Formats: sequence, structure tokens, C-alpha cells
Amino acid sequence: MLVQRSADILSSEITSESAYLNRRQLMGAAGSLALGAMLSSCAEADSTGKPETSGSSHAGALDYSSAEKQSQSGFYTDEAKTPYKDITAYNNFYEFGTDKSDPRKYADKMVVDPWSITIEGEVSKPGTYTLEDILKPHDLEERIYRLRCVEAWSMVIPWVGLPLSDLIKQFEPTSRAKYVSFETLYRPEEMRGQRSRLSTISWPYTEGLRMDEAMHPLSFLAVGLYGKLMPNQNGAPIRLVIPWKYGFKSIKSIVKIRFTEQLPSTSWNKLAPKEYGFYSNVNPSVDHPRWSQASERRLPSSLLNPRRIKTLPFNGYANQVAGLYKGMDLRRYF
Ligand SMILES: Nc1nc2c(c(=O)[nH]1)N[C@H]1C(S)=C(S)[C@@H](COP(=O)(O)O)O[C@H]1N2
Ligand SMILES: [Mo]
Repeated sequence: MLVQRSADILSSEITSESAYLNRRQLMGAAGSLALGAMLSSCAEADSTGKPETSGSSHAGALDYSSAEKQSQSGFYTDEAKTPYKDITAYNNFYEFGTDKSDPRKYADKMVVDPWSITIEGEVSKPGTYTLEDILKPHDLEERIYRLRCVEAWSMVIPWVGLPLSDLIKQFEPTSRAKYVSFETLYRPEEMRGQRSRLSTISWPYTEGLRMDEAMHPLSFLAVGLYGKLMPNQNGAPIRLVIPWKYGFKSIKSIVKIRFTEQLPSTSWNKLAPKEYGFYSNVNPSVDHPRWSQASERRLPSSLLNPRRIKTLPFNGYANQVAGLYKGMDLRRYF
């Protein structure tokens, strides 16, 4: 309890500093990253400290007629979007603690500017690049995806970012690259979950994909949501979003991308290999050893209004991605 209390004092002491950093980061990013109309139009709203929750002021900047055409691609869904306040208050980001409310409380301590990403392994252009340099050649776009956590809850989130394939092509992986792995920031001074003695994950958090999964048009790197820069608790400044896989594959706050010939080891698989496979495609017919995956709670959900819905194979993206797994036994490769 004493630990809990002193941590609370610490977090209140840093509030003003982190608020300053967030504003600086926001304005700096809107200017130097040229994040485009979608993000820069939101800089003002955000600097007041009042997040704009409806997303309506961004609707004008987006072309929803093309959204309709692209619904075949799975890039959009017309399901009701989960409100901003729920997306940013109910999080899994174990680097900041295991409670759903911990990331929002503590992730402000993470310094996200400056940020760089190391590219290594089977790739023609390895090196450490600033986030600005990495993003410069790309236009940002919006994707509205379902996110299905392995714990059987889900949200609908309007992300802003770029296709993962565009970033991968930029660094020219060699023909030996069969997999790509990702690593989250390791900075225990800023991430209280990484200092915790109770923590079971061996840091840094790592995830991975097969190359053809990574190159799939649905695979996305997000730098924002609801038209605003990514909140720290959602994985600022850049995180993966793989909508047909359980949420833990969508690794946050990425600092390293490595191309490999061998299947990379991944955090949850290492921790509990019987519960979390490498593939982790959303699959209602393969239960987690400790609970059913047949249905999910669509957030915001409550006891009175649980909003329980059926879980769909590949989280509803089977038309787009089932072909990646042709001939594979999905019970064995869960
Ligand atoms: N680095 C890191 N990335 C992570 C996690 C984490 O604990 N650490 N949790 C994962 C899990 S279990 C889920 S469901 C999603 C949650 O993303 P959200 O908080 O933006 O909804 O992030 C994933 N990415
Ligand atoms: Mo999750």
C-alpha cells in the first residue's frame, strides 16, 4: 500500500511537466511531421486539454464515398465507433501496470519525443531512423477497424496511420526475410510496470508476423486515433494494428523492427505457450484454455447493457485474410 501511495504522489508531481511535453510534442509533430490536415486540424482542440470526442469535426476532411467503395477491403466498418473516452481509458499496456485504468494514469510519464526506430536483420537499409524521417515519405490515412482482445472484449477504433507494407518496402527486406518482429520501448524509469517485481513479462515486449501477413493491405501502423496524435496509453507515437488477430499482436510504442529468417519469439507466447500462439488469429471455434472465444463484449459495455455479440472468424476479416492460412490447421497453429 505504501508503494501505491508514493507512486500516486509521484504521478501528481509530474502532471504539469507531462502536460507540457504533450503539448510540445503535439505542436512539434503537427509542424515537423506534416501529419496532414487530419491531425493538424486537431492540434488546437487538443492543446486546450479537452479531447474532442465525437470526431465530427474531422468528418469533413475525409472522403467517405471512397470509404464505401473500400468497405470490400475491410478498411472501414459502419459499426458504431467506440467513444474516444473509452478507447483511451480502458487499455492493456502492461508496461504501465495490469489494471485497465493504469495506462491512462501512468503513460504520460513516457517521453515520446524525440523518438527513433532501429531497423535491423535481413534488410538492405538497416539503421536507426528518427520517426520524422520514417514518416516523411508517407501520406496518412484513416482506417476504422474492430479490435478484439483475447480477453473477449472489443472496440471499433478510427486509426490514423500508414500501411505497414509501405514502411517495410521503404527499407527493402532481403529475400531471406521470412518474418518481421517488433519491440516496444524498454525504459523502466518511465514505465512503472517494467520496474514491478510482480511483472511476469520479460521486457521488452516483443511481437512478430510472417512476412506475408505483414505485407497484407490490412496490416497498419497507427500514429493517431480519432484524427489526433496517438495518446500515450494507446501506444504513442507509433503502434501496430493487425485487426484480424487478437489485440496483443498489435504492439505499442515500437522502437525496433527486425527482419528474420527464423520465427521470432514473442512475449505472450513465451509467457504461456499453451494459451497464446504465434498466429493468434481471432477464432471463435478455438477457445482459450480458460474461457470461451465464441463471443465478446463490445465496449462500452456494462452489467445492465453488456452488448455481447458473436465473435467472427478472423474478427470479421475472413474475406480479406483467410487465404493467408490456406491448408493450415488453425487449431494447431492457434
Ligand atoms: N507494448 C505493449 N503493447 C501492447 C500491449 C502491452 O501490454 N504492451 N497490450 C496488447 C493488448 S493485450 C491489447 S488488447 C492492445 C490494446 O490496445 P489499446 O489499449 O489501444 O486498446 O494492445 C496490445 N499491445
Ligand atoms: Mo488484449
